[in-house]
Amino acid sequence: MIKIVLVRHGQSQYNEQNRFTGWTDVDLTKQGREEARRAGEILLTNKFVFDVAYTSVLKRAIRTLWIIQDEMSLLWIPTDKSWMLNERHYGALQGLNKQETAEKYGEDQVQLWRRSVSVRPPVMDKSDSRYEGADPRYKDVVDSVPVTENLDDTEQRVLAYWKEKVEPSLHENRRVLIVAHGNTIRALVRYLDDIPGDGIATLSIPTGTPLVYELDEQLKPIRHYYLEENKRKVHDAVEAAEGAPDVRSE
Ligand code: DG2
Repeated sequence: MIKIVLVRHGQSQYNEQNRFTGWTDVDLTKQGREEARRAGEILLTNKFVFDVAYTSVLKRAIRTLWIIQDEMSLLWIPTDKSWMLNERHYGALQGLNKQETAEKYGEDQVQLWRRSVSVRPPVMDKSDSRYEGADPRYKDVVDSVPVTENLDDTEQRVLAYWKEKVEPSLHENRRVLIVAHGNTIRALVRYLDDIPGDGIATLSIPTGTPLVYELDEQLKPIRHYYLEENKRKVHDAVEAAEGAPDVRSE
């Protein structure tokens, strides 16, 4: 039986501020770093080991991966970073507050932008200072830098990466860890569980919580589950340390 672990990065600064993030390269909060550490700890406790790891080119995912690798004494394993695992591009919404945007355009519209598989958020103008086209990390793929994406668009690039990089590793019996983003993981779950149409709309992925898929030889899922003893504890630990309010990403 093959196991693969998917982890959404720990809480980011924009998650904490309730802003649309997409390709904006924000870092983890203190709580996010603690979530990542706990993810590594629970993986270790449950005797998981990895031979290879995959992540995006965004620092909230990369740092989450580093923290997990450090916690598991696996900093040495090969890792591949790809823009194809970046979060879904949120177009002109990137950086805006989700609540304020809902007050302006209505809850239903914002829900469509966030959760519909086919509706795209408003396009980001290429002259916008937030547009990532001039960022050196995308210099070889400038033509692929999106101006907005729906979940179908994201799924297309994520699955191309899955087939090119992840599937061969799994077939070679490598133990694989993927640290990515809410919507790239939703896209993978939709593919693995063969969820038709908008069936994925109500599914959200929690930050810093390892999601384990057990797959058969054809890479079809047998079952999946979260390694979850950490969620409540993380929050309690951070709140106790900081006197912090209960601010979560969703
Ligand atoms: C969030 C997900 O992405 O947002 O882009 O704002 O996983 O990188 O924090 P992440 C974003 P929603 O799809 O839940 O609005």
